[in-house]
Amino acid sequence: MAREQTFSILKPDATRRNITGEVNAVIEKAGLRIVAQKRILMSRKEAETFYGVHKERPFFGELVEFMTSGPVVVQVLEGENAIATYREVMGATNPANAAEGTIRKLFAESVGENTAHGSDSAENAKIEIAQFFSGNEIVG
Ligand code: DGI
Repeated sequence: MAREQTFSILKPDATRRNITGEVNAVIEKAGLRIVAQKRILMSRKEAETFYGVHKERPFFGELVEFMTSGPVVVQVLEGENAIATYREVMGATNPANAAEGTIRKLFAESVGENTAHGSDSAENAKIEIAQFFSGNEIVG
């Protein structure tokens, strides 16, 4: 296992319900360290770029609408095997299928409004971190 960084977003449903601290507690209990964090309003362009791989999917418009509907908290998480660990801690995309104790099982409202994003590969983690953070904002 390697010490890795992954990119996380606490989505607008989390900021709207004022539960970002509760989600962060789950992240930290899982052994991941929040080494960068900021609250931002994502622009439409940023959301379209970020979710570019989904642009042909029927839910793309809805996804961009949602991600720009309120503040998000973007984060860099660090830890052993952080990418896979965080995917596990988040749970399945659809909260109905998410395992007990996962962020999406605990907090998510629907497949669209599912509280958290986490990178799915080392390559994407690097790209996603670079989209939102400069090196000096990440303090391990
Ligand atoms: O990596 P994930 O976030 O678990 O899942 P993904 O990369 O397949 O999809 C990215 C996001 O797109 C997901 O977190 C929520 C949204 N999404 C995925 N499938 C659906 C969806 N939104 C709606 N409304 N309907 C879907 O079927």
